[in-house]
Amino acid sequence: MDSKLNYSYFRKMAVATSLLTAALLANPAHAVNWTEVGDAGDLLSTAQEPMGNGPLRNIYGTISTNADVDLYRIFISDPTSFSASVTSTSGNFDSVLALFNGGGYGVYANDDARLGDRNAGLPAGSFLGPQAPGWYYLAVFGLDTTPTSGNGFTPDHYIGPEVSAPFTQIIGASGPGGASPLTGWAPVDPADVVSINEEYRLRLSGTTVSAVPEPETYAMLLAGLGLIGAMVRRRSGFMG
Ligand SMILES: [Ca+2]
Ligand SMILES: [Ca+2]
Ligand SMILES: [Ca+2]
Repeated sequence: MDSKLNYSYFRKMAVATSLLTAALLANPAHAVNWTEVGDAGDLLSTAQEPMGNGPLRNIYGTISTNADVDLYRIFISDPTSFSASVTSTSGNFDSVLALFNGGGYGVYANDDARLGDRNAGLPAGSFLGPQAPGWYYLAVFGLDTTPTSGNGFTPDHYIGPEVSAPFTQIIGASGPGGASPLTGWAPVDPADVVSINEEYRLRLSGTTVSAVPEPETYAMLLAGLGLIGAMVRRRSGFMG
């Protein structure tokens, strides 16, 4: 066999292989920014799951009323670096964040990330935080409702002891209701429901979204395979 042809063949093979590698590795590096579609539900069965491929960096959504709760189903790939923080457009939205595990049991929650800051934040490295990779549910909501579980305990004691000043505590599901999974939210009296329309930004770390390849990944993959196929055909032509 001609050694020049041999060299050329393997060089092209290397190019095709690196194209394939690029298709498989480069794509997941894209950060995913998700925008709430319609209104994310507030129950495990109606939670919204961000789509895409790569680390989930931001979720943009709207809390439309003081009774609106937005629950997202997220995959925590790196529990030690998981964190979440929320900011709102007006800066007046007194947000709360609560994380539930895949079974709906409370993990940890926060009202105010810092003293004098109404924005909620779930820090990385908390001993109350997620301990294992897996599916979780993250809720963003206002102060007028609280998560409830199905065992009849008062809502205020579901996630943890009633929040008190200075509201910056990281609270676990240590209240009596925390022994049961999320089943709903404390209702806001219809007469007290007011429009808020706060647009929020939820910054995340340690989370990824589904590794289902996007169309361009398939295209690059097929292009790479096609290139290899063409070279194999050409090579057999030379040899035959
Ligand atoms: Ca919403
Ligand atoms: Ca909602
Ligand atoms: Ca708050």
